[in-house]
This record gives sequence, C-alpha cells and structure tokens, in this order.
Amino acid sequence: MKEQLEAIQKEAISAFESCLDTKELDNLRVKFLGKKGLLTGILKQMGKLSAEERPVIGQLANTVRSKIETALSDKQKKLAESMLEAKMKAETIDITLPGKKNKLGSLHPLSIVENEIKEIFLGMGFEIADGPEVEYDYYNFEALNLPPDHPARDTQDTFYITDNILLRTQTSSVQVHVMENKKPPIRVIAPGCVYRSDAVDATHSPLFHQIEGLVVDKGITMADLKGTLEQLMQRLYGEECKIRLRPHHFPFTEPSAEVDVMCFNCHGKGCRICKGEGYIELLGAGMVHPKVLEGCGIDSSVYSGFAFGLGLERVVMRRYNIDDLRLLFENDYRFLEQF
Ligand code: 2NL
Repeated sequence: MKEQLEAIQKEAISAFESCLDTKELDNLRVKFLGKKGLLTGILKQMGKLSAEERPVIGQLANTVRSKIETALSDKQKKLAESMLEAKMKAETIDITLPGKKNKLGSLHPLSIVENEIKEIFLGMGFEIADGPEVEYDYYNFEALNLPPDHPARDTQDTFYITDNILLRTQTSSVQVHVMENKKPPIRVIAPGCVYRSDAVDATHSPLFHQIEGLVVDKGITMADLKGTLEQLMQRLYGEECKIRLRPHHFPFTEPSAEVDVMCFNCHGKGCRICKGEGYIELLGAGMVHPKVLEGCGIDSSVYSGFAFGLGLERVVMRRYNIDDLRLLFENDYRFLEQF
C-alpha cells in the first residue's frame, strides 16, 4: 500500500505538471483527490491492514494528500497567471488611435456674458432679482414716472396685451417689485428679456436682453454709481478701461447720465470705430427719482439710490466684435460653434 500511495503521488504531480488548462486540471483533481478518486480508493482498503501498519500508512496517506494538494494549488495559480497574461496580450489596445469625440454643446454668447456680469455683481454683494415678462402697465411705466401721455407708451413702441397689460420694455419693473417688497438697504440686479415694437435690422430686435441694477440706502451718491460701473467695466474689459458720464435725461432718474466706455480700439485717442470720440456709449444711469422712491413706499428724505440699465447685446457685440445683432438670434450653428 505504501508503494501504491507513492505511485499515486508521483503520478499526480507529473500529471499536474504537464496539464495545460484549468478544466483539465480540475478533472485531475477529481481523479486523485475526489470522493471516488484514487487516494480515497486506497484509504478505503485501510481496514485490511494490521493494527501496527494502520497508523504508519494513515500518516503516509495524509502526507501524500497534502503534497498533492500543494502541487495542485501551485499549478492552479500558475495557470491563472498565464491565462491572464494571454488575455492581456490578446486584448491590447492601440492608444495611438484617435478617440471618439462626444459633441458637447456650449453656452450662447449672451449667456456667457450674462453669467460673467452676474458673478461680478454677486461679488459686490448684489442679489439677483427675477420677475414677469408680461407686466402691468403700472410696473413698467407709471411707477417709473412715465405718465400715460409719455411717448414711450405709444402702441408703436410697446407690445400691449390689453390696455393695462404689456410685454415689459425694461427690467426696471422687477426692481419696482423689489422696492415694494423689501426695505433698504437694497442691492439688486435684474437681468432678463425685454420687448420693443421694433423692426429687425443690424442694431434692432423686438426681443433683447437687459441688465438693470438698483442700489437704495442712506447716503448713496453719484460717486457710488460711478465707482460701481467703473468696477464692472474694468472687470469686463480690463484694468485700464475708463468710463465717462455725460448729462442726459430719463424720467425715472434725476440727475441722469449716459455712460461711455473707453474705446477698445484706440484707448481714448479717437479712431474710426468710436468716430473720433475715444469713447463709446454703453449704458444709461442716474440717481433714482424721488417720485419713484416715494411711489414704492421709500422715504426719499432718508434714502437715496442709483440705478442703471444696460443692453446685454451691446456688451456682447463689443466683447466679441460682432457687427450684426441678428447673428445672436438666428441660431446658426456655424456662428454659435465659435464660443
Ligand atoms: C436706458 C438705461 C436706465 C434705469 C434704467 C431705473 C430703475 C428704477 C428706478 C430708476 Cl427701479 N431707474 N433704471 C435708470 C437709468 C437708466 O436704463 O438707456 N434706459 C432707457
């Protein structure tokens, strides 16, 4: 029986060595170590042995089993490694091949600049206010000191829905709501779509975008207005950008000003683009008219404020050197892809 056991060990180990795949190896495991395997077959005959022989053969059988098991598990490891290696060799990828590109969309230039302006004002402690595009006549005109006979209220200029409901022509309406609902200090900007009854051309569109700003607190002056707008322009167009205020008239501000920005092309010297002026008109602003403050329930003997209104399209056209407003609304892919 000793010889039989030694023969099984030898046979098993050499069979494992020449084995080439895991399936075959598993068959060998069953053949040698299985319930009906060779080793078990020998152990079943132990009963025939004498009492002296039994422990000796029993111990030998255990040694043989553990040697076979070790040889088996070594071979299993080796086979797994070589199979992994073969698999990796078969599946090598050529990383120099060009990849498949997913087409990503991009933001519209109006959104890019609007986001940028919002960030600048958020950084200065402003809140962003929102409001309806379909508005009562009162919030769009009356509350802003534009009486019923004012030329801006002409049906030629404004889209009316009913006699007293219209599409807002400026986002000042949003700021009137803010003043009605909130006590000073107020620091808001109101970005959004506005509408005018204009024919489409290179500089006009019935729908465009405005960003208005409003600050109301004790002791607000034109200096705050100028400083805030200068900060905005320097962040948008660079540190060396200067602004210039010229007297103007708006019904909702007193005093009022038109705000010019130093020409990006000649830096103030005067050129063809700024028509020799050195500056380009960009927005309107002023100190909120006391009548407007009072109408919104704010005591104009205690509080003062400044406001401004800026056309987003103009800022975008200046920023990207776009000469026709229509490009911003036609959604031509070839145009939009550039941003
Ligand atoms: C422009 C420039 C402007 C305002 C808008 C405003 C808003 C409130 C009170 C007073 Cl709630 N003013 N906004 C002020 C000055 C100019 O827009 O060219 N508009 C025709």
